[in-house]
Amino acid sequence: MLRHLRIAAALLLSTALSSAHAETGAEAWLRYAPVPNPARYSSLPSRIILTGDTPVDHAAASELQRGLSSMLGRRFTVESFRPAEDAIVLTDISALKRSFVVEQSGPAIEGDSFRIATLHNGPHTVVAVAGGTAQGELYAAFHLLELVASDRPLPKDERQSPSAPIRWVNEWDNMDGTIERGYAGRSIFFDNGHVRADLTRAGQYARLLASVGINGCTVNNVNASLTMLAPETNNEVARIADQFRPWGVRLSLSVDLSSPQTIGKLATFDPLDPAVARWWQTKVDEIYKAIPDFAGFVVKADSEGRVGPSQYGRTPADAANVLAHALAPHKGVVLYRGFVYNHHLDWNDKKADRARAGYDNFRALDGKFLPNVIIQVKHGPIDFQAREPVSPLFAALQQTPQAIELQTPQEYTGQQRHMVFLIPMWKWVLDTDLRAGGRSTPVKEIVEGKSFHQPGEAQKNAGGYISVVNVGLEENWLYHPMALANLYGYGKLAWNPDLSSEQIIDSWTRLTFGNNPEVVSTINKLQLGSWQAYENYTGPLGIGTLTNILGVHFGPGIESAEHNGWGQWFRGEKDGIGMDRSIATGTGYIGQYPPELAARYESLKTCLDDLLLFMHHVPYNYKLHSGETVVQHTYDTHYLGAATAASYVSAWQRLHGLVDEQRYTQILALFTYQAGHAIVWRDAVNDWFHRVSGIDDSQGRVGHHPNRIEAESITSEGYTSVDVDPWETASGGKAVVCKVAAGCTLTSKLTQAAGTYDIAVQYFDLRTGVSHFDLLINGRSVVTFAADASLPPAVVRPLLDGQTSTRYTAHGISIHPGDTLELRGKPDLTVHTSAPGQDAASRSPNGDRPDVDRRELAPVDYIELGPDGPITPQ
Ligand code: GCV
Repeated sequence: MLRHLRIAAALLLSTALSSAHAETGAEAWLRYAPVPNPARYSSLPSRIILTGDTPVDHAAASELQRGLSSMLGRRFTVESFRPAEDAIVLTDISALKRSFVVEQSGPAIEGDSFRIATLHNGPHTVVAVAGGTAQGELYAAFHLLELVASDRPLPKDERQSPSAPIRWVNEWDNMDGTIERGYAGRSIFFDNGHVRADLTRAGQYARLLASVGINGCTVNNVNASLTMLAPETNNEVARIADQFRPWGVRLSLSVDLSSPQTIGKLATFDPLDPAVARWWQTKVDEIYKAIPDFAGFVVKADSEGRVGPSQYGRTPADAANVLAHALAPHKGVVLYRGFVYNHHLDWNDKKADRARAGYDNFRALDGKFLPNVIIQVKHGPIDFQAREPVSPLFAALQQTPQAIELQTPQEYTGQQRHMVFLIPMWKWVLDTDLRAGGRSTPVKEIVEGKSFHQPGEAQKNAGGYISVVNVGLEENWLYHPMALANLYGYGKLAWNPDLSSEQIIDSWTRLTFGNNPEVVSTINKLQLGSWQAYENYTGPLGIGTLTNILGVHFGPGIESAEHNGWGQWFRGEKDGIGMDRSIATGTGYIGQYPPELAARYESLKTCLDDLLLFMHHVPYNYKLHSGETVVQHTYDTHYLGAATAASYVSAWQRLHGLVDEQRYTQILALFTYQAGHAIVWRDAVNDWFHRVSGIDDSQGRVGHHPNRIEAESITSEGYTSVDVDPWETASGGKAVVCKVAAGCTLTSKLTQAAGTYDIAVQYFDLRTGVSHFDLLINGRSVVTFAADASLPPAVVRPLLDGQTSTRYTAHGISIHPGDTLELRGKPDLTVHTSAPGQDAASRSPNGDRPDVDRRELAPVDYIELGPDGPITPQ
């Protein structure tokens, strides 16, 4: 009794404490929560002196005032310059030099660089927060705020400079308000063919971007709307630029190369036609009238159905240059995407290889681009898979600036329904040394323009970093609170790619969840291991994410990658698996790397296990460097990955009461979902390998699920058995559905030993309806739940498959041998045209299937009593 009272009291207290601090996540990492030890910062003067008068200066000052007052619990004021006082002086470096003697040692502070130093003005302390420009000053202010928020000491004298001039984000927003590969609601910029009336979120987003040093934002989809350059759109888009301006974020647009024809009504869009060049010049001049600080254009052409210069026998250089020429007088740039490939490849051609496309299309053009053209290269040669080698194009373009394209929206990595911290993956990419010319040329140095000599102007435009982000109207921007670490980390890496993943996550966690050591160490550990865990349960050895390539790219759908023109092939045959990309016998892709790296990948002796199946075709029983066979490694890593995902739930539960209730509950639900979906992945990949290879799991797990009751093989009233397609996404390839309005029942006599069990129901949650389930033991209901798809997936998928398979677990149910277990399912027989609570906006363009039955027929795959496989990572 006493124990119960204590627990109840503790629960009440923790609920009271945490709900008092309920948070939506809208503030992201800029929460400015009170710090544990404000005395540590008592030497910070409360007077902020602002020397400049631009919108950026004012944004910096009010941010500093707001943040410091909130975190330190005392009032900070902003004043105009008054010497001979203790003060924080927020200034550009030239004004600082005019007022104080500033020693000249150390790197110069110019442009976006900044310096924070404690100086003395007679008896007075001056904390200089100084930038090369107002923008540098803004970055300095955010840095100072971050030091305080993460409980770190203030520097005596610190200088920082960004690694590269281009630090942009791309948003794949469409003018109708949808977002391609957006997983957090509708566009913050557009609605119904126009720029939104209320752009508050656009301004807030620019503030977030600026806080991590991002200086550019492309607001529309690279699959650009043809009306984006219509004359009436200019002034609308200018309103977004107005929101960005105080934060030093410059707006850019994706453009469709056919615009001179479609919008301009010219007979052609041939880039070498003088009328086309004139059209672009006039259009660009018009844009600059509306947006004087316009940053430039992003171009996707000759790719995935977009038209391009190939239509006229012209090259990407011809197309990029006509735009660059128009932008040059205004100091604008062209980001021309290297993502040019043929998606109608011939599957039967063993030499065909999508991975070759970037290099094959661009290498010969090196040196032919105008200086303000930057080639935007996806980090891998395919498409943001959970593991890919780096694109060989990076080493091939030695006279052309390049920017690396990363993807914060987790298109192939769990779509912000799985926690996957991408920074370790991006670090792996950026640190990859391509050994161009036999010397050290890591990707990060190539994109920063440090590795190759680029003539004249091009050196100044040295590229940098781009990430697709796709924030949406969802209050916390990206849906999964943990996904915000990827946006934060992207900005940090673009500023300084030498930061470690550990440093980045440690700061993010402190800023996002506070400085409690248990909270910080738990979240850091979970995030740092999450990429590896995801890779472990979604596809081994560089094979690519084994997702449904032809659908929404979320759950497993293994063979969808094969036998079609998209070229995301892994050639899983009877004799073995993997793409042979060798020079000797394969597609020759490996030969696109500089010789040292090519030799390393070509030889099976030296090719990393992590990339084996990307580079080579090997038998299933091929022995890896680890000593394990390919197939056994696959089984083991998939069990390990799923067990790691399961461990997130218990680790998170230990933080109850230490983080606010709102985010605690949301994350608990997401982790619970992820643990269940990781099992769907694990079983789909393992069952598929098992069937194709014919080789058993040495540990006897694959295909043996002693605790599982298949829905299609137990007594049923009303339910009918259906085949699931693809077969590997349901246990035994089958599920049951109920078309009876009153409901259907599955019944099983239990033979388990007496005890307390977790009972999992594996069902399909279609988002197009809400079925209801009731689980009963001996006629008594122990739990009811609704298949209401309030969590995954982000897109409508009206099919039973790897995207919709979902697990509900009832914990601690007492069972005796001979008990009767029943599962009653009540279908939702309404025919929905779109998902309840979700409109067409968040649908993927190719994820929707208007042809299929959209009713949710309370579908069930299996019921499982007790654990399936190891429950903790070994
Ligand atoms: C914006 C992949 C994605 C597409 C995306 C394309 C690109 O194919 O699935 O949604 O289109 O890459 O980066 O252009």
